[in-house]
Amino acid sequence: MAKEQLIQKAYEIAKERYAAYGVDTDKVLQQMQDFHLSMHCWQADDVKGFEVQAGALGGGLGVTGDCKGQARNIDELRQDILKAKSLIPGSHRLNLHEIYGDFKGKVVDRDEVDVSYFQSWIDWGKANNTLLDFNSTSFSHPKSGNLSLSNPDKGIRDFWIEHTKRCRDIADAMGKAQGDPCIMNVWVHDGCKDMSVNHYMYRKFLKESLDEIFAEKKACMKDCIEGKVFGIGLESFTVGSHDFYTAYAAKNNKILTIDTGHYHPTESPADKVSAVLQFVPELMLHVSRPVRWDSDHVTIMDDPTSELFFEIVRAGAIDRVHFGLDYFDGAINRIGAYVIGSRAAQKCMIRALLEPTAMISKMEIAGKGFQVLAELEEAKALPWNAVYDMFCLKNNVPVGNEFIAVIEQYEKDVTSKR
Ligand code: RNT
Ligand code: ZN
Repeated sequence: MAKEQLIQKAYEIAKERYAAYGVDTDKVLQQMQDFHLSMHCWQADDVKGFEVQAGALGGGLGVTGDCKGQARNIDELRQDILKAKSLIPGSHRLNLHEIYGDFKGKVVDRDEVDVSYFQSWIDWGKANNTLLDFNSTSFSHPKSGNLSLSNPDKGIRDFWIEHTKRCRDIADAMGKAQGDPCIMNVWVHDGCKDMSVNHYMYRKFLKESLDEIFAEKKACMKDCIEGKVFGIGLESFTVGSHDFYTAYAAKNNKILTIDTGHYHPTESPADKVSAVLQFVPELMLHVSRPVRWDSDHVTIMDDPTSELFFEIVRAGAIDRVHFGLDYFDGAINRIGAYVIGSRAAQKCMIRALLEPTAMISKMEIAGKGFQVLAELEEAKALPWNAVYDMFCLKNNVPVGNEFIAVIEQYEKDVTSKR
């Protein structure tokens, strides 16, 4: 039987199996079509960006691996992103960092940047049906040091305040041009390597800087703020801790960013969804895979990621969550890394959408503990993969492992020649 017919047949069977649980797979396919990832531009080039004056990667971030084929300029990065997108079903956003501006060989310092350096991105987004998100960049700069927005030196603080304000203007212009809010993330690396007695002071400065940055209301962009446990070289203290940003977001109605790599290894990011969504308007996700620490390995369909998506769907909160990815692996084919991670996130989502939650919820409320556990176990093995295959087929992208050969060919023709 031809592969297409096989997929069709498997889908029909899956549809019947799920219908018995009161789950409509056709509806799930439609929901998947409306589920947009925000792909992080920085996997393509190991977080280097295009500043003419670019220095080494800083802010406690690190990329390991020396797989050939890193994007070296804006054209290569765009080409790689489009290649990856052609292998991922559905339509997806692109998440840019400020250092990925189109600087055209000009030295543009972070406090001088404006939307003109992103006009070609806005045009590219329009031409390629890709909505843009944005990030200010506080790392990899001579003024980054260990402290940016919380630096006791007012001059340095003001420099980063100016940068972040300008980034908000850029995000707002992007949002306006694309007719859809641009989600702008603020993550700063600020922290201390060793013992410090000025924790309160640093956090007060960070709060005041953020207040100043966010003072101006913007119509076409939304702010999100991201905390972290620690960064390399800044192990003893993180100014922007989770408590700090959760409190700030709750008080100021900001979107909280949950980076799945940013918690203690036994802490569950999934469990935060139903807690913080009682108090913050929306969430931004940075889906990543922390192997023993915030290692930013490629996202896979592992238990923590699955649980995160289940929690979002069970909370009825899909429309309150922005689904960004955030990992960087230089050890394997970078386009492959995009495709694996994006498809894994989609698989987590499709499994969550296919869960017979309504049925199980009734059992739980009726106190049927054994039945709940049994149904959750059974649901793991229902034929969700047949629905995902159908989703790929409907979107004219390779089904199953077919994408591997396409990436191998691209590696042969394009990335290996860089
Ligand atoms: C760092 C944060 C942050 C960055 C990107 C590049 O630990 O996760 O989101 O990864 O901004
Ligand atoms: Zn992140």
